[in-house]
Amino acid sequence: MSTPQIILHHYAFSPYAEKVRLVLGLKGLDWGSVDVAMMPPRPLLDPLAGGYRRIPVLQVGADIYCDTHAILPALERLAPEPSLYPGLAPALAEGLTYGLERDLWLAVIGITVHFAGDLPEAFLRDRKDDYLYVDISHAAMEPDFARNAQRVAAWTSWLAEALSDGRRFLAGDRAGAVDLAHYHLLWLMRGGERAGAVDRLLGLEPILGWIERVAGLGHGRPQAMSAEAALDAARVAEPAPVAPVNAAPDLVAAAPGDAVTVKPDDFARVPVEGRLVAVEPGRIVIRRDDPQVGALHLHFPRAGFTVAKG
Ligand SMILES: N[C@@H](CCC(=O)N[C@@H](CS)C(=O)NCC(=O)O)C(=O)O
Repeated sequence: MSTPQIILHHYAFSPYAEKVRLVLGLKGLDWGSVDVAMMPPRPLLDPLAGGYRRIPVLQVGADIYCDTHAILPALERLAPEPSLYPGLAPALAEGLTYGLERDLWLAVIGITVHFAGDLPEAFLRDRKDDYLYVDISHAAMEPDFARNAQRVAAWTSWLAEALSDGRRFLAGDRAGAVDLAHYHLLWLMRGGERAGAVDRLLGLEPILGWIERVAGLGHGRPQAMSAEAALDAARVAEPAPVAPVNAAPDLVAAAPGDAVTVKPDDFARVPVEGRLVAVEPGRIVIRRDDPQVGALHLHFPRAGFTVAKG
């Protein structure tokens, strides 16, 4: 079998990775699957992602896409059909799902922890110190359970209402990014033995058919790949050309070629260093020259990230 062009760095338990795995299913793609640890150290991913510490990361040769809001548009460009954005402009779908995920992420974790109980101590410490900056142990989350449940149930009742006319997917007959971004939050809460209790809490019975249809998109055709093979794929590739531009000079005080850092503004706020290639309306691209793998372009969405000079 030939080496797939699309490589996903992920772990099974990651809901944001599940969103991307379902995109690969929706588009019926071949892809290389590199399993990463559920928490750092990730010494074989760092040369590619430059310290960006969230999962998933998508790699296409020497182009590295950080955050699902960079990954989905990249996969759409690479394999336009079937589209991830049926019935909704791509920018609208990305904007809506960005807001949804950001608003509900901690509440969704609160519900998950309520039913799942405590995760291992080292995992909880990592998430508190270096990812969420919040203690997600059962004891710490439980006082907020009722508030979290009300917030999430308000959203699932919208979801049920949106699907109540019998449509197959949120924007009509075809599945898209909006379905996946709603689904992956439910996927986390309903995992393991939790599905029945979560379905009752959030009133999900009327939308179980939709849940099954989204799950049925599958994951495309993954092929297990070593992290070393992914590094080799980057080493032999050149980043795809991007026209140098700063389309927002009043907001980002840096010119193409300047040393910059790019940092998430919510969780895992680790700065990634590189030279600015482009700030465009929807994406930030920086170049890194890594001693192990050579030139790379790292792609980030604008939403949720800040660029600073130096
Ligand atoms: N906005 C990001 C969120 C990604 C995210 O928070 N992923 C979780 C896993 S589902 C994560 O990185 N957890 C910490 C880790 O794995 O290091 C995206 O859309 O990709």
